[in-house]
Amino acid sequence: MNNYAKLVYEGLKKESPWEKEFLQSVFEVFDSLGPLLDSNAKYEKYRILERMAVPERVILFQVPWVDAKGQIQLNRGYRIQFNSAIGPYKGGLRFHPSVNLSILKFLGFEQIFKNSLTTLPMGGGKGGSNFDPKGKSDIEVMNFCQSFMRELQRHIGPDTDVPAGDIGVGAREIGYLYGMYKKIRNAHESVLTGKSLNYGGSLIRPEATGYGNVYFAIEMLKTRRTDFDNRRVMISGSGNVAQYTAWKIINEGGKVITMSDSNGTILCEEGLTHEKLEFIMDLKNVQRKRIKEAAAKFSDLKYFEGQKPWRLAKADAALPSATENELDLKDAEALVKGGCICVSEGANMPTTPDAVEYLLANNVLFGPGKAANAGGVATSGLEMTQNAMRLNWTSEEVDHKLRGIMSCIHSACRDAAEEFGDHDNYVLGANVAGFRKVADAMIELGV
Ligand code: NDP
Ligand code: 2IT
Repeated sequence: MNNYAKLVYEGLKKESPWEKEFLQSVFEVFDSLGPLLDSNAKYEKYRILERMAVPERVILFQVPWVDAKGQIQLNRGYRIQFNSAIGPYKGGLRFHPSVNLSILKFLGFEQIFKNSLTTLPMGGGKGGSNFDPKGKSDIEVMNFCQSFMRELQRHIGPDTDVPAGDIGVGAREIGYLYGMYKKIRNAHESVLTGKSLNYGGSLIRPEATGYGNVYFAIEMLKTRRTDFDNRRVMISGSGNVAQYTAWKIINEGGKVITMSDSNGTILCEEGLTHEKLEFIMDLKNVQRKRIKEAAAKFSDLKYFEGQKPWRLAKADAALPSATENELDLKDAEALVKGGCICVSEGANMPTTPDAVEYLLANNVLFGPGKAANAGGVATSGLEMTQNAMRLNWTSEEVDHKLRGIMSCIHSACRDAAEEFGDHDNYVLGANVAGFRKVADAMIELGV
């Protein structure tokens, strides 16, 4: 690592050694920036790394709410307004019991570079709560969301900070959050994305992260003159990102052989059909049940309790789409042994650092999340544009723009990586290309 980057990283580590996920994401970015920092003294002169690694603002608040039994519950609410150099803070909200400052800081930090890569004017932010929507009734989720927004509303706005969904925050939660914002502020404005079509959402936004990841992976595969046709593909997760990744892979002629949730994995050697996937989508989105129920319904699905997909079968490609650090070194070794040629991250930081290193060393095409899953936030940017123009594009128009953006991100990564002599290293490319725009904007904007 470059000396300046090392010094800043060590400082962060000393300050909060318990922020493991945040430090992991900082290390990856700083490690990639070595050659750029070596040849550009201005970044150290303007202390860009220090300024980028400390959020511009952290908001922490209490979220009291009343459950179905009439008892008072209390959760923590957060919004990290990380960097606004190139546009209003933009990034999702995560509702999951594991949420803490380290996780939200890692997600917010990643978001800075991801949003920069989209080429749209969006800064980096992230937020959420340790609230667990699982097992809660719709009314309880509404009570929680309304309380969360009663506080959050004073910190956000269409030109200030525009949240969206992430784990545990989908169309239902966005609806309750937006409804409360509108009541308090008496304004219908583009303050959240991922809205339903009935009140200002964009076509293709639900599909965008998954579709975008497949478009990115297709671009990577093209460089090796191949595609997804007849390829065996492992997907983890069965939420928003995983579902539309699977849908698009099937469209591309690929075989989706796994999906999972936090309890276990289903394996389908023949590949899921759209019909089976529709059943899984209803199971997860409407019935809000566990994925093992799909194996109870279809005899060609096998269920593996407590297992992740990666070591269950051989696959040509893996698209991790559940959560951070879900694909480790042993998983990577099993994937390479099974002939895997491409890993593209639908989730944020799903691959552990040693696994990334192993995949790169074994010539596997590796698409890092900040590039590969940027289609979600890019389409959020397109939702903001449509809201500002007060008109809606067709799904073909949005999909076309999404495809174009993913292709541009792919080229930007390759070009930046090539500049430093390693054209297949998308980690290097994504970090350099994402960083440079934000860093130069910070210098131009003054201290
Ligand atoms: P969802 O809540 O819709 O789905 C999450 C899926 O991941 C579920 O299947 C869930 O299983 C599983 N999961 C969550 N936490 C864990 C865990 N700790 N261990 C094992 N499985 C887990 O979220 P999304 O699909 O929106 O998000 C998935 C990933 O994609 C996240 O990393 C998110 O940050 C990232 N992402 C999302 C974008 C978006 O637009 N939504 C954009 C870019 C990235 P279970 O149901 O059992 O909890
Ligand atoms: O991680 C992500 O990029 C998201 N959860 C989507 C953020 C957004 O603002 O659409």
